[in-house]
Amino acid sequence: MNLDPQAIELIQTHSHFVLTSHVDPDGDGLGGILGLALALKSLGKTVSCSLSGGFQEKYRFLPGSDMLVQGLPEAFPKGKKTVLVSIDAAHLDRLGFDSSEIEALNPTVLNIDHHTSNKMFGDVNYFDSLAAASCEVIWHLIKELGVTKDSEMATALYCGLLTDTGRFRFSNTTERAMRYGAEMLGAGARHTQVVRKLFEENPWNKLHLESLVLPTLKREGKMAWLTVRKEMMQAAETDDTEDFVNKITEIKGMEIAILFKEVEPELTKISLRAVNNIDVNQIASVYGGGGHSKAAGAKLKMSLEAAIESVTSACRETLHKMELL
Ligand SMILES: [Mn+2]
Repeated sequence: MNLDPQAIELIQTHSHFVLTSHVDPDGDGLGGILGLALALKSLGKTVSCSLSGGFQEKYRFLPGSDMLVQGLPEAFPKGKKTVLVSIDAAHLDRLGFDSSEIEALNPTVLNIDHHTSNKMFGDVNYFDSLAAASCEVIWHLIKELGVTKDSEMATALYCGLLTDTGRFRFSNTTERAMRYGAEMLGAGARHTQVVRKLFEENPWNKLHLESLVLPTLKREGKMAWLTVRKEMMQAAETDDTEDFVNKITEIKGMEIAILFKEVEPELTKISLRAVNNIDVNQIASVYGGGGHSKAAGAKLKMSLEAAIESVTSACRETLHKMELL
């Protein structure tokens, strides 16, 4: 844990903030940006919610989502006067900006995160690996700042908490996560809307894709995997595979769940989940990826077939070492 109290002073003494998150931001990254943006605006700060790319349409309901723009603001003061707040990203590269773009802005970097793999790249690091979500860390921060919380901020941050705990199901669901969740509800977070939008409402295309992917399920002892081919995503007209890997963890007796997703002929994305005590972050880090001990991912410069071969053998080895095979 490294909740550097300098973060409070940094916010109090600066007026321009660029809030951003990792590429293909999830509910924790986007909820964190918007919740913190609304909080900073309530303090009279000038805020830009800057992404390096796009975001999924299902997050459009988030309060303040119209603030989300692509690219860094050009008119913001240079020379450490602007604070770049990185939310939910383990290292600066994950933000997806060119390093020259960030250098041109020359900001003070505030790193807010909860990934164990975080590189502590900030000038100030507001980090807690015990937090279930970056939004949990931000809730703590805005309490420290004495922000008057409203239902918009609370709804945005609740979105992150629900995303990263899988609706308070995952093992990262702590007493504090639930207490902060309760406080968010107390501040007016729209529980039913968030649950419906994030977990229940899926476009037809996604279910179609799932129906094409499920027949690829393969099992070997205590691990199982799914394979998403490009032609499946083309047929279903979506590349939204979020949560597919979690289906595998529902199988009785599973230790490791893997999703292989073909991005390009020589680029494969993997998502890893551990059911019990295996540290999949370690496996992902072998391939230059990372995440948490129970949920991690990586991008491999390999064909789908080569990635399956390599990753299943790494997982097999881990299972073997843990005497689970
Ligand atoms: Mn997160």
